[in-house]
Amino acid sequence: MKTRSLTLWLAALLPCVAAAADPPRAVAGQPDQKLWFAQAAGNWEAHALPLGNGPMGCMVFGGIDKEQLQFNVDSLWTGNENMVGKEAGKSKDDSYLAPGMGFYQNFGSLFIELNGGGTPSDYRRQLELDRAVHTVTYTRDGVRFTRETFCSHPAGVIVMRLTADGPGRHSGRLVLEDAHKAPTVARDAKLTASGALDNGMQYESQVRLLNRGGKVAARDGTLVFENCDSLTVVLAADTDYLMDRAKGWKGEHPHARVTARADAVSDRDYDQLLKAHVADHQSLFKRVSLDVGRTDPEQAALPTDRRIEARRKGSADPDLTEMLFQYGRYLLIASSRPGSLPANLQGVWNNSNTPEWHCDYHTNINVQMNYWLAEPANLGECQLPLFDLFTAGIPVHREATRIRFGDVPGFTFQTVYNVFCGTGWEWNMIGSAWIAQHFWEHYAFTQDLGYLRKTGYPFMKQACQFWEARLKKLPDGRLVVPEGWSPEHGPREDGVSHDQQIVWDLFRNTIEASKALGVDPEMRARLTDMQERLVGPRVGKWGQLQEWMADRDDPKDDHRHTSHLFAVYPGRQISPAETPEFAKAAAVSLEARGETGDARRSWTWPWRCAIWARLGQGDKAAHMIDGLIQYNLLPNMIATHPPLQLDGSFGIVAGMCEMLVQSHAGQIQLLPALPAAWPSGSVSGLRARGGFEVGIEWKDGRLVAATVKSLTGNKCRVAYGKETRELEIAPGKTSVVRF
Ligand code: FUC
Repeated sequence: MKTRSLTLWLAALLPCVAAAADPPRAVAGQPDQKLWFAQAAGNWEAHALPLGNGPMGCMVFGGIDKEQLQFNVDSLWTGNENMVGKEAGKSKDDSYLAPGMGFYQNFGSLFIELNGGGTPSDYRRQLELDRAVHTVTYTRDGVRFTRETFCSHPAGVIVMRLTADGPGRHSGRLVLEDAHKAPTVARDAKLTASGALDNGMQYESQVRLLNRGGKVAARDGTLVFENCDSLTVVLAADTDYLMDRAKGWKGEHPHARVTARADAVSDRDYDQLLKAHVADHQSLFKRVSLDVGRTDPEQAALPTDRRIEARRKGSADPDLTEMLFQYGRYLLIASSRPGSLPANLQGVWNNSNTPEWHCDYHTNINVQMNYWLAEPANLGECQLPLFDLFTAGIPVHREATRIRFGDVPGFTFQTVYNVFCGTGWEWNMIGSAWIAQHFWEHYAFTQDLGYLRKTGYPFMKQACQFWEARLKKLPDGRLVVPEGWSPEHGPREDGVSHDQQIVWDLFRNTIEASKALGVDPEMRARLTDMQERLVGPRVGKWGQLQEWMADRDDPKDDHRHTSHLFAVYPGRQISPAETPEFAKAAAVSLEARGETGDARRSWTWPWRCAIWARLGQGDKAAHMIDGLIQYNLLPNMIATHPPLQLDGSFGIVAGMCEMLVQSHAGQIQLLPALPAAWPSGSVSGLRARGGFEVGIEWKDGRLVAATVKSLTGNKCRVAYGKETRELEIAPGKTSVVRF
């Protein structure tokens, strides 16, 4: 049963606006935080379930006689920093892709082979999102078996514990298979596979097998166990990658680190290790709760794959929507933690050495979308890896940019992007400006001036310098981006809307950042002047928002990219309140893109969901969630492009946040796009720009009350519909608001 603790808590507070204690966190009413299946995974992509601790991830199959943990480490990449810009600059051929681009690699698999017995029954495998623990249970020959797996961030290892309610029931062997054919050395109760990629990157994985009862012996590169009561399997892996160009992206051999991590775990520590893992995960995961309705208990009890099917056939399942929301948050926590690399196209889950699109950091929508949820969904620190990587790339990009564009200041890069900050394929000229938006948003949400000074502003400023030098003046004095591109749609030409809007956004954010820091007044004045002169949005002949300067948009075009709607989301140049004609035109354009053909991709639905939410169209936004579930979710509930692509899983969370709270227009707008499908519900822990944390309860489509916690004591304006309230909330305090 869901408990509406927010209601009870708010009922005690009578005045319209009152100071109160901290809002309740993680409302108890979330029954459904588990994905579960009645059979083992047959297929890696569709069925296996993801665990991760930031740098390391694995897919768990849950096989009874043969368990497989297919694992990855974020930095295991072929390729190098490649300087494709150099080549492209010489040949003037932007589409040249250097062999140095490389691919994200599969590290390997650990197999736990168990000797058979009678026919197993009561099989279940599940992933608890709120504990980040995968559990397999089944009964065989009257004995109940339990297998728990988790990927610990504090300990830096993957741990699997196998137990049974009868003694001596585990016999079999452990096989470590390196995806690059490095031999496995077995000694005592340890396995080690050590190798190097063709670019010289050194890597190593190690396994420890800790047994209670029975015995363990090394044999033919495997570990054989016999009649053990329980087993604890520990897997550690790493590479010699270092995020530092000056050191050639190369650090120490990982052997000592991997050994230390694996050795640090002893069988006795298991409960402690699990407890520390759950506490660490929950410190992030439990910040936000969401309740958008109740699912019929019979439907809620279905295994996840069958439940998705039922939803596709039309049975409403609000708890599944909540799970989709929390799954996106779960996946970000699992694939992007301070100190790790950012989440790539597949997070840290990849079973191929030549994955689609290199499994890269794709800079023309995908890597950005991966991080749209981070700030509003209260996982701001999970975005830090993005800043680390793109900052580390600045020296590379400055050189490549000069080779390609001549003696310009600042930098930008190409579309395809690897861990050495090598880039390839088309020059994504607007790429650095778009990434700069993330550097700004982290400040906008956290109000962390120290971060802005040291990390955010320097990146934004250099991205600006490139555009200051590169913008082209039309005879009438207006400014256009030359040779731009509406990603993967249309030719290279001047004044493409996508580019114009992103430069506008970059200038606006940098102006605000320089004010916040009290620096660079001359540059600020220049940017203000240039921003005003940028060619702005235009409404075309069928009422659409023009994608290009020329009015040639095709109303039948179903292209997946909605690049010219950047100004609505994630930008803030167009809004129904400030620029109603453009907002209307944006809706016409979006409607025309339709929802068939190319519109059905992992990331198209989330982007459109967020745009509809910004346009105040809750039902249309909710329809985009339906679209993702209908066409682009795998049975394990991960988004698929195809193939499996995390942007959809992450992006839909951002879209839902925009439906509930918006804060891009100088105020906190409550329930700006509440759909009819969510008549009553509550949310807590969402973040808003200006340094606030927001909780809302609504009933029959109307706001009941909201809580606003101030993190920094900034002035705060809260809006519901057209009504507003000004609040003064001391740092760390919470106010309740009703309208
Ligand atoms: C962009 C998109 C594709 C795909 C790829 C990884 O190029 O246009 O649809 O998502 O990135």
